[in-house]
Amino acid sequence: MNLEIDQKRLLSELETLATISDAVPPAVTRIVFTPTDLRARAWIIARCEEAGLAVRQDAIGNILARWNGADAAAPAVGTGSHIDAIPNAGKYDGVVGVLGGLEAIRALQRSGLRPKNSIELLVFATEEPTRFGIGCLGSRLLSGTLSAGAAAKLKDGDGESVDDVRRKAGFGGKLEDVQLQKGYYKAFVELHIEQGPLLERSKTSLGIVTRIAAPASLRVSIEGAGGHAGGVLMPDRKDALCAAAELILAAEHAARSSGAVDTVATVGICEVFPGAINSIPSRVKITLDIRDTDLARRDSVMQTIEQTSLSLSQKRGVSIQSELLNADAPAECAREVRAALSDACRKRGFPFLEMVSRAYHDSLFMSRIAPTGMLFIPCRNGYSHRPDEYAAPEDIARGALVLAEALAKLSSSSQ
Ligand code: HGY
Ligand code: MN
Ligand code: MN
Repeated sequence: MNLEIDQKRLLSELETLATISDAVPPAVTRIVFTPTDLRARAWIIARCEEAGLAVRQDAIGNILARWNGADAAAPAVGTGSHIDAIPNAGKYDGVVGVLGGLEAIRALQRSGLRPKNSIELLVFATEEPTRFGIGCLGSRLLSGTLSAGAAAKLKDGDGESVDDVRRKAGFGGKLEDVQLQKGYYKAFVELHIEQGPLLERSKTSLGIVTRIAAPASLRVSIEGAGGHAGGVLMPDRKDALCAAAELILAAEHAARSSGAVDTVATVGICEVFPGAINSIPSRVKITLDIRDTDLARRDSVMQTIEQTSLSLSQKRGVSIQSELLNADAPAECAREVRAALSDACRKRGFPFLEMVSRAYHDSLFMSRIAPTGMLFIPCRNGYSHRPDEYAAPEDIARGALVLAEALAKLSSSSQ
C-alpha cells in the first residue's frame, strides 16, 4: 500500500486553523459556539467537503464527515477529536487528531484503498469544560452518557443554557437525536498529543494508550463572614479564604498520599469575594478537578474532600456547599484497536510506548459505545493548555501515518 502523508499540507492547515482564534498568537483560544468557533467549524467543513466527505452536524454541533465505504450498511470506523481550545491554550490539543484524521483519510484515498466500512471523521462539540463547566458534551451525548435533558439545562458563565446558546449558534434540532444507535461504530481511534512528558523523556515518538483516567470535577462555594480587616479580631473571624486554603491543601495532600502517582488533584479556579485588600473574604468559589486511573483511589480523594469540608465548617463556622459536575469511570482501550495501532507501528518500524492517558478525551465516552483506542505523539516538555504547546512536524505526520494504517486495517480495506 503506497500510503503517504502530505506533511506540508497538514502543517499548513494546522497553522491556518491556529489563526482562527480569540487570542494573540502563539496562544489559541476557541470557545465553543463563539463566532470564532463557528468560523473554525466552517473552515474544517470546507476541508472535509474538498475531500469528498459527506458532512453533517448534529444538534449539539458535533461534525461527522463520512468517507463512504463499499458496504454503506456496515458499522463505520470513526476517528477525530476536538477543535475547541481553553483560554490561552496551544494550537495542537485536539487539532492534531482532527487534521491528522482528515489527512489520514485523504492519504488512504490517494493510495487507492477502498474501505469496506465507511470511515468517519468526528469533530466533537465542546470537549473542553470552559463554557459549560463539564467537558466532552458532544461525546457524552453521542454515547448516551449524559441525557439530553441534563445537557440542555447546563449553563455558561452568563447564565445562558446550552439549549439557548446552541440555538443562537444555529444548531436546532433535538438533543435527544444526537445519541448514536448501538453498533453505529465498529471502532473508534483518536490521535492526540500526549499532554505529558513521558514520550519525550523516553525518546519514543508514539504512544498507544491502554487506559484513560477517570475524571471528576466539582464546584465548591464557601460562605463565611466578611468584615473590616482591622476591626475584626482573629478569634471572631469566619474567613472564607482561609477555609478554602485548608480545603485546597487537604485535596493536594490526599492526592499526594494516595499511594499512586496516577492520583491528581487541581484547583484551577478560585474566586474571592469581595476581593478588597482590607476586607475579610466572605465568599470563595473554587473548582476541584480530581483524576486517577483507579476509580476507588479517585473516589477516596473525593471522600476526603467531603469529610474535610464537614470538619472545616464546624471548626471555622463557615458553610461549604459542593456541586458535583461530573464523576466518570475510567476507560480500558480495546484490544483490537490497540492491536491495529501496534501492528501499524511494527509494519513501519516505529517504536512505541504503551501508556495511560491522564488527560481525559472524547475517547473516554466513545469507549462506552465502540471498541476505542488512542494514539499519542510527543509534545515538547509535556506542555499543553499553554501557548508554548508544541508538537514536531515529523511527529504529527508519523502519527497521521500510523492512524491511516490502523484505519485501513479496521475498515477491512481492500486494494
Ligand atoms: O482536561 C482534560 O483532560 C482535557 O484536556 N480537556
Ligand atoms: Mn484540552
Ligand atoms: Mn484534547
